[in-house]
Amino acid sequence: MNINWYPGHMKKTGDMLKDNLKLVNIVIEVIDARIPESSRNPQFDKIFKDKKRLLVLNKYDLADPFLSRSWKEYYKNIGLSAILYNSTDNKERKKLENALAESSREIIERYKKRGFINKTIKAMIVGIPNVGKSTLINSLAKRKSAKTGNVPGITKGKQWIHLAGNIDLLDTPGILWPKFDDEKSALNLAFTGAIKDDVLPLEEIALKFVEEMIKLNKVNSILERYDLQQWVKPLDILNNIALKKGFVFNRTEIDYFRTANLLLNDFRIGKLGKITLETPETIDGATD
Ligand SMILES: Nc1nc2c(ncn2[C@@H]2O[C@H](COP(=O)(O)OP(=O)(O)OP(=O)(O)O)[C@@H](O)[C@H]2O)c(=O)[nH]1
Ligand SMILES: [Mg+2]
Repeated sequence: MNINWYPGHMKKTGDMLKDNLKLVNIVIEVIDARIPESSRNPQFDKIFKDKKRLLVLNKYDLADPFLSRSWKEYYKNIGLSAILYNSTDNKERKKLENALAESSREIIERYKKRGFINKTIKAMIVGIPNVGKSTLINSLAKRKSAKTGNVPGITKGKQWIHLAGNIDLLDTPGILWPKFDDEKSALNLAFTGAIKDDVLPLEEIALKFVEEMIKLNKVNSILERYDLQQWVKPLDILNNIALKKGFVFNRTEIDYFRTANLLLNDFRIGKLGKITLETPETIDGATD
């Protein structure tokens, strides 16, 4: 796949993250609980190596609960504090507040020793596009301060948001990285909506998605959702969805674009169930 997923503004954002690093005490790295490793920017380990970091596995409500717990354990074992989070559910807020307080404790102690009381803690929110960074900020702020939307590239520039309790949060635009080493990560990012759909061959992506669901033993979630029965090849599934929905031109020609949109969108908003596309074992296996 030849995709231009790294437009110029992403390089600019990367430079901006580095410039703002000295202004913040904590980096909150937001990743997608359905694709934890594919959604982690490999450049961040290096850029943020000297900062206190908190990893948030967001959209946890859309991910497989069992695998999410394995992922949390996996990150703990490699020394990263991680929480499972759903930014759209206000009842979850306390979990993030507690994790943030825990991450801030040492920093506050250090300030106190130097005589600073009630100094504002500054946290920068970073992550790939569409992972829920702005929604997470709004959940902490208890108001709609940052613009959100279910397509990548909503946040265009940085924005500071002040919270009660002496915390400032810096919202930043989502960035991907210049080169994907493996096609699997690129596909995972395309499936979940981190790459702009208009630079993607959406019909091919949808077919790859069906193949992936078959591999993961999750194809039943597609068959049930659209009430389909017989299929032999993965493409039969796309054809059958189109026929069921009437996505056909001139009575014969399948509208693959519309079908792909429907299927991927249903996955992205959780209509196919709670599905995680990668496990910690795949990562361990890859490094062996
Ligand atoms: N189900 C679910 N949806 C979420 C969650 N967090 C965010 N969303 C949705 O995901 C979409 C993207 O959210 P944003 O907060 O705009 O994402 P962002 O990371 O700021 O995106 P960019 O600014 O484009 O980089 C929106 O439709 C949100 O409602 C979550 O935890 N669960
Ligand atoms: Mg945003």
